[in-house]
Amino acid sequence: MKTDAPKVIKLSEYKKPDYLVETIDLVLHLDNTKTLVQSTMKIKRNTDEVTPLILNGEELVLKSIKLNNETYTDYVHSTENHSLTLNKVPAEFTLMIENEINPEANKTLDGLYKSGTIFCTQNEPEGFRRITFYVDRPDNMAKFTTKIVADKKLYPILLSNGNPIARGDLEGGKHFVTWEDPFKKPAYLYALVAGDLGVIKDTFKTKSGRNVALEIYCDKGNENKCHHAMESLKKSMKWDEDRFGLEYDLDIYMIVAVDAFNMGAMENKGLNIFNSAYVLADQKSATDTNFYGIESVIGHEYFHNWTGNRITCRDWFQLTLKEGLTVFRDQEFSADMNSRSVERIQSVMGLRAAQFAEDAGPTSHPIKPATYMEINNFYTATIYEKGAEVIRMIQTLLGVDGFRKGMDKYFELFDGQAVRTEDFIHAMSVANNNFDFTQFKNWYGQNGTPLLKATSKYDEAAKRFTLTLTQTLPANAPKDAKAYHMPVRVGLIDSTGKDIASKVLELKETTQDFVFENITSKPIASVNREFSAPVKLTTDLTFDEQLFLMAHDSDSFNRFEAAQVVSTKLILDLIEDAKAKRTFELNSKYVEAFGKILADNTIDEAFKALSMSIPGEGVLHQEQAEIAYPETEAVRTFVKKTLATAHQDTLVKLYKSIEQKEYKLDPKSMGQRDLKNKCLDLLSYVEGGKYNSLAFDHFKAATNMTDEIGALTTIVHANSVHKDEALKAFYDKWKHETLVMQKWLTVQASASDESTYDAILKLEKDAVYDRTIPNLVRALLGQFVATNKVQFNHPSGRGYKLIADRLLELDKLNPQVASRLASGFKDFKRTPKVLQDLMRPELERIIKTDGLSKNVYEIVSKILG
Ligand code: 0A1
Ligand code: ZN
Repeated sequence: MKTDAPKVIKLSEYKKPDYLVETIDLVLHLDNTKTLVQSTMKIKRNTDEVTPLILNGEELVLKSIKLNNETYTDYVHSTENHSLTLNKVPAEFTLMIENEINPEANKTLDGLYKSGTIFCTQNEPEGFRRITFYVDRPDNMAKFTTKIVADKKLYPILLSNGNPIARGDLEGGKHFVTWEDPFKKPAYLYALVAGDLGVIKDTFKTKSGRNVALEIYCDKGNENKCHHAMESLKKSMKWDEDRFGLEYDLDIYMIVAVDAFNMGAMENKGLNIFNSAYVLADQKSATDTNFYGIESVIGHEYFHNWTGNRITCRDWFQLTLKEGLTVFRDQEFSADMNSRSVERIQSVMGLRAAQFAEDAGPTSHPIKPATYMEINNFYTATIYEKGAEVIRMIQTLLGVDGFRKGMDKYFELFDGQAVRTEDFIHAMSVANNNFDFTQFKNWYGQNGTPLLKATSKYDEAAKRFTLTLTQTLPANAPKDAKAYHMPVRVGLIDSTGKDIASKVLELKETTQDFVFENITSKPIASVNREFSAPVKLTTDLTFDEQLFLMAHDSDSFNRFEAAQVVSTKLILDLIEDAKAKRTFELNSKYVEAFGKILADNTIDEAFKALSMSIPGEGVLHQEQAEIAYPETEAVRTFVKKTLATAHQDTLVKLYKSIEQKEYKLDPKSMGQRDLKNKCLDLLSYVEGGKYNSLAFDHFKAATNMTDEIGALTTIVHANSVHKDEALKAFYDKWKHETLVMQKWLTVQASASDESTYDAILKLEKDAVYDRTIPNLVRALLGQFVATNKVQFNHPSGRGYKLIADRLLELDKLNPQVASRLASGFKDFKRTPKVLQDLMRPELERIIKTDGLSKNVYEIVSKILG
């Protein structure tokens, strides 16, 4: 049984490193099971006290240590504490260490491991200590060189950070390449790749006229799926020059796509390593969402070169310094490359679904946490997406130009350093007449989503409109939590739909009145336009006023939002009806307004498709003190069915009116495909399978993956008569493409049908499934937990048991994947008592397991609370 809880690491206990590594020269002799690592480091003491040198090291076989060329024996190697302590060392010295590692046995996908036949690395946050003994923390920045030695036939391509400076053949069919990175960096940005890889090449001319070689590597045969990634890379490089004046700084930029990867991608200096899902795409096998995601992740990793690599984090509590800022930058890039309003709506939908849920649950934490057990658990929607919202608020407060001045100042002051979020704020402030961020900093240290209430008063005689904004902190905020400084973008709209006022209000108090003079008729206030503050807003607007905003608001985000507010309220009321076993009725004004949107030819397709979204189950669950799983699902189905039945003719007409003669990847064509698929999906809710054949025809006629998987999803989720035939046809066509098979697994795992449980057991045995590949686990089990709320929370408890079993098996291989699955239990406390009684024993079984990872321990202990 697991006895002692893992140690809690605290920001308040930060101490600068006792020793710094100035340079490290590595030689790696690659071998599947016995890779020899030779490291030569120049090390300097960084304190006045004489202390032992403690190096981090995990799963390493120590071979030898030499200090200033002499064999060194005064050390303790603790495999339990993952440390190597050198008891007495001088103030400045050269340390040579030899150790061995086993990449093939490394299924954690952390450190050096094999993805298929490719050797690759993942070192953020603490993977480098699994390659060699090191001061493995981001405030230790060193210059790296790497000599890679490997079999020439099996591994003709040998890559690392920086520039190649030597290469040659060696005896025994081996060869080597030496790489030198001229920039100092923390070890988490170190990378190495070796394999027999395909490549596409291009160049980019920077604004100062330097030519940068661009290379994207992948499994041979996939080269023609790398072009969208290459285009996205060139767009990113140009965008960062135009928007932030930031130019790339090395002569070469490489990206490598691998199938076995824990996250989306990694920004290693000059050598990004990507989950192949964020590189490979073509019309036939990738959806529009995939194409969009590739552009955004390629951008994200590229933008890290300045925000993350040139200026990095002092310690891991500062993670949002690089991640929040870089997500903000990639969102702005996507907005500029596509449709700004669609990008904003999608980002906010994502934030609400993932981050708001996280922030209200047992693992809620501020964007700058004060403690952690396992840093890998903190690559969260809060650090990333809420972090990006905080940066966006800074831009809203300072204006786009003021924000740019702050960014310039940030690089002027901190380039080449490992810094804190306070340093970023300092740069923003001094570049903007010492803007006072004192209160704004509360966003960094307090958890929980703030609530914002907007009420209004109109004095006709005085022609005065008063908007009262009140902020409340959520129940789970810290006891001593303080009010936020938040920018609230507001517009006043007259009865014709025209804007009569528009500005950013700065709310600092708990309650504040904002007065608008010379308002000649009673306006409607559109509050928190563009979602300027990441809060939960309630207003005193009537149902009719919301419908008015839905039709007239000049701010497209709030036009979308009005529809969400209206439908959320209606659905939540219907859930109460369902719980009380009353009959359902959907408000006819809403049904009518929905029809108006469908029929409105002035609304572009992408926006129309978004406006058709019915609030997701996850978002609806957040509003329920005790979550009614089956009722929520039943009401959503009822609403879709009612809307579909009432508007079926319009939907069919709309569906048929969109004809695409040729496949294009522009925002307009993507919007059209989305709208067509949304029509098809809604029509599948009409009684009696009336539109089954329409969906099946769409499936058979599809010329691209957006349509093909869109139709398949509709067919499977509607339990159509064509389900088995379509699933089989898809499988036969795509079984050799793992990225497409991931979609096939997802469609089935997310079907709320009773048969899904057995289907999952069967799919796990299919040849396309492999539990050592995180994408496949996420596609099947991850989807089941995250999206199939009814089946995961099945009254028999079988969903809980299945996931607990799998999680414990996976924890032995890959704790990061296991711990993400564990967060699927996060609604434990709000689950009805009968289900809690089934979930609790599973959670207790997990936490009592011998040898449980600290990753899973941290999550499950917080859930059990
Ligand atoms: N820095 C990367 C995310 C990342 C984090 C951890 C990883 O492995 C454990 C991999 C990637 C990013 O923000 O894209
Ligand atoms: Zn990142």
